[in-house]
Amino acid sequence: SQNQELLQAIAKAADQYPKPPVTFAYGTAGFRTLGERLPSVIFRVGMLAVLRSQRLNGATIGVMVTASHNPEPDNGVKLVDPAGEMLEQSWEAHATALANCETTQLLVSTYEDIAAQLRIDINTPASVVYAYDTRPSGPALIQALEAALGAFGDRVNTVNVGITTTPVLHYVVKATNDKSGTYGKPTIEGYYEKLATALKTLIGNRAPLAPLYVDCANGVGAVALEEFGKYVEDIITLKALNTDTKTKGALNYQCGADFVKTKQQLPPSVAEAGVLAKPDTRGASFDGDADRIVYYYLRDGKTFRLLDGDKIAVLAALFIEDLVKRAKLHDDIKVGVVQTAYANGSSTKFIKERNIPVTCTATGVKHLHHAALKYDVGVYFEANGHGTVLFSSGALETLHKAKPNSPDEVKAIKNLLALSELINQAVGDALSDLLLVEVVLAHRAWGAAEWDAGYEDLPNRLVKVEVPDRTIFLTTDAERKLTSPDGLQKLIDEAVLKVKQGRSFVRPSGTEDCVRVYAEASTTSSTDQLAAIVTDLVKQAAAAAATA
Ligand code: G16
Repeated sequence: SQNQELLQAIAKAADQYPKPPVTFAYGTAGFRTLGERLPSVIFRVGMLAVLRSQRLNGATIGVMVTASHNPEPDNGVKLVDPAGEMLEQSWEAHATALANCETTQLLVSTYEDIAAQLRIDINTPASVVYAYDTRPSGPALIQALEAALGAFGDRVNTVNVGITTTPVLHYVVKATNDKSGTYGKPTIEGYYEKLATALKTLIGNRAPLAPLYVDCANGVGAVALEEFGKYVEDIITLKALNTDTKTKGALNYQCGADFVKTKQQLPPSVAEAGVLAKPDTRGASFDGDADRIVYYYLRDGKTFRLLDGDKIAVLAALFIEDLVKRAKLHDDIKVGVVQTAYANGSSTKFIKERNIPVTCTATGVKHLHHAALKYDVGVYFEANGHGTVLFSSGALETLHKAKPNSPDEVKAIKNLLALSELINQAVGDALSDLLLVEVVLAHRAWGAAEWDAGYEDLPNRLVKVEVPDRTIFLTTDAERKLTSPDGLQKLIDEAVLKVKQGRSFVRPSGTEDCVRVYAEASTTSSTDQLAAIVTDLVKQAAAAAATA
């Protein structure tokens, strides 16, 4: 029968991609591990992408092959749902189940089980678009994906978007599925055009903006920045740094958003280039797949000052709130902010003092995104620079239907609508967020120092702790408290109480094999002390569990 034929084709193709002796899990951002371990996983994710599309009546699903901020030998894969969002969480278990089947036979029967359970006819049409970043392991993994998709023959319509950033792929998925035809062309160029048009509206006839130095982490962001820069060169000059996507080992090495945020310093290459020494010069760092961004500048030409995701969230939320007030729509459009436990305590306090509600979620864009959807305008950012601003359909309708009574109201409404075009509505994008920051600064006539002046970060530390088994660390309360190992949280609480304005939490990473310790307090030395004590507690608990 047709089914048997298809199952045989899948089995034959799958035999080329045997599973290595590794247990895989769909984590914070899909599967992530050494690239060489991933071909079988990618193959199986391809099978799941087809199922997901079939389950959603042929809607287009995205597959992105990237490991973002992780070291170059790593790679990863994640699925993108039709609206450009991360894969619905209930499906992560299916992904994990398929990835861990030891044999082809088991794979095929598990696949059949999932299809039966979800009432999917495996012969119905499906549609999948995919892309990958500049990692050396990318092409081989794309071959594995294509082998899986190929097994379905003409049941599946595929589009290879090629080497591009994660947010571009999310955009292409959303635009492909947009039946109204108003969201934009479902291509890389379509995205750039959309951003450039919105930027032009928002900048109006202001003078060109100051040039911006952008550290591209030697990743795919360099490709995007070069292409996109041409669309907006009459408005802003984007000066790309760390654009070497060819030299082995360069990706994310001593550069990029993760390096800057974790080390709280300039990438050495940017420091050496000396480009930030001139007063009022801003720099920014993308991560390896250009879906996060942090800003920085040198205060008085000397002192490194970080403007991270929290600072971007505050900048964006207050600006949008002001526009909503100027549009006289503050009774109808409520702005809210979503953060994680990593948000600096000062930022949360600052936002709350301005009567803007704040929600805290677990780490991972998928969690923040869902929480942000609950606001009319939801501003969500992780401190590490992942984030975006979501305009609900209700808020957009209010804006479109508003009856402004003054030129100022007209302008505010126009600007809010343009912001909803400028800001990626599918997922956070370093490029789109960069333009958002530049627009706000231009409107406020601010430099980095004025932006920075809003609140002072509490000193903070982020420590990676390698442990024998990170799965023993379980959390609750948006990852702010541990429920396991037994007794550890109590010891952390005691350590925190001894420190002024102290806060600390521990969670297992979902993208790397480590446990993360976060600490903040009123002074640098007490922060370092707290981080060191909690790190020791973690190591002791992990060692005790390993020998038990
Ligand atoms: C991914 C996720 C982010 C998360 C980061 C670190 O970022 O998309 O939401 O903050 O990993 O996660 P964890 O602490 O669990 O390792 P990226 O930039 O690597 O895609």
